[in-house]
Amino acid sequence: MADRVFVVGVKHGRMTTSQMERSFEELVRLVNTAGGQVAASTRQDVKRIDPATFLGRGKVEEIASLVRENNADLVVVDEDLSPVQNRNLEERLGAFVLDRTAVILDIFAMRARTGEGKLQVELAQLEYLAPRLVGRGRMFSQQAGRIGTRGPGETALEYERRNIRDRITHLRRQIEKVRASREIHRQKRKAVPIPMVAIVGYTNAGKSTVMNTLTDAQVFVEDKLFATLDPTVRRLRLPSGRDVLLADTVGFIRRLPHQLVAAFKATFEEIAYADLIVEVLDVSDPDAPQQVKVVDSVLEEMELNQKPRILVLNKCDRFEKFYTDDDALPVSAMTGDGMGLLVEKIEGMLKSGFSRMRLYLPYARGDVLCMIYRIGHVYSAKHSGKHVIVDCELPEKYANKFRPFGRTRSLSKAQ
Ligand SMILES: Nc1nc2c(ncn2[C@@H]2O[C@H](COP(=O)(O)OP(=O)(O)OP(=O)(O)O)[C@@H](O)[C@H]2O)c(=O)[nH]1
Ligand SMILES: [Mg+2]
Repeated sequence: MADRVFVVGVKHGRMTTSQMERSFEELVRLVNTAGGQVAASTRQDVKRIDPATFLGRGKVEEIASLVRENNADLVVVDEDLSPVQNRNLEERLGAFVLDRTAVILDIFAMRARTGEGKLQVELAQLEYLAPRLVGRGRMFSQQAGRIGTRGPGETALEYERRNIRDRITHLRRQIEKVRASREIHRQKRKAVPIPMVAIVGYTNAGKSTVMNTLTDAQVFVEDKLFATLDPTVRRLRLPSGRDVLLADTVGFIRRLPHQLVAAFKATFEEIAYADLIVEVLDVSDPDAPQQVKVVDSVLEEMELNQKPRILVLNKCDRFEKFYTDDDALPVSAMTGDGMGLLVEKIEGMLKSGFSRMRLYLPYARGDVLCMIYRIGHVYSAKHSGKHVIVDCELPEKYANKFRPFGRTRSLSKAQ
């Protein structure tokens, strides 16, 4: 049976009322995604944070009686609580209390499918839970299976507390191994240089739908938050015949828990290695302007804001639009509107990193010619004596690879 959840919206610091409302609505969606049922809710404008409970004393009493009245068994607060505040609130409210981070972690735990995803989520869960288990171990085991207690980290609750540190160390090592093997894959990918395009954006913006429409990848699409956890990579053939790799990635959200960012570092690295970023925005969401800012700041944090980027205004088939940008491309991944233009734009952006070259390939090197066809654009290939003379356009960053083919020279920069 679904948990009956009491949700507490919080406004504090420089937050405006409308920012508080958006964050609150998002938390309600997060709770629903986690399988909870919102029984009732309240908001508080926190002027002075009470270090013991975060919320003011009067408010805590009011919530306690509302929780009883509405028969709620779980209270979710739209704020990051310290382990002590979390515990104190539970005592005073007589209910299980979760903060925003715990709900997001829980959804990730539900969604983790691959071995790597599970390792990353378990690490994030344990990092979060370890300081909170003091005196709560039994409470957690009584609550087993409910929101906030599920997923790979669940088994850890059976461990002795001192073993949790060992488990964390073990997980870190395992994740490091996965990272190393990813690095090997990446090196292999570099050996067959195909440009990589990463699709990024706020959760539920339509990233997987864009991926599916472009490549019929059949990635899981759902009107819920964090439908995608593991990066999927597919090949896309551009109109010129050149191939690129398209990577669908995990969605961003405001106040992405730092435990998750740390644990999912390897996943986010896929974006770091991309040649181009396609940022997908749901323009039909009233929260769109805020979501653009969140994505910007996450990319900035990852030092990726200098990377070439295309902003795609998705869900244009919907009536209401809450964001405009003349440089951005309006599309509907669902109806396919504008998707042709997106492909052209991807091609155009990638081209600006290409150089026009003339290569002299010995006949025996059909393999190199194949590679040129795959990663570049061939204007002409003429047979002459011992060579095929190829007039082509190749990614600048791989140009060195082709230097051995004799009289290679840059003719002109492609525009
Ligand atoms: N009306 C409309 N709905 C869309 C469009 N693109 C995606 N959607 C819907 O938006 C919801 C989310 O789409 P996804 O592709 O799963 O979004 P995502 O960005 O991959 O989400 P996460 O993986 O959860 O971060 C689904 O219900 C889609 O059907 C569109 O162009 N128009
Ligand atoms: Mg997705």
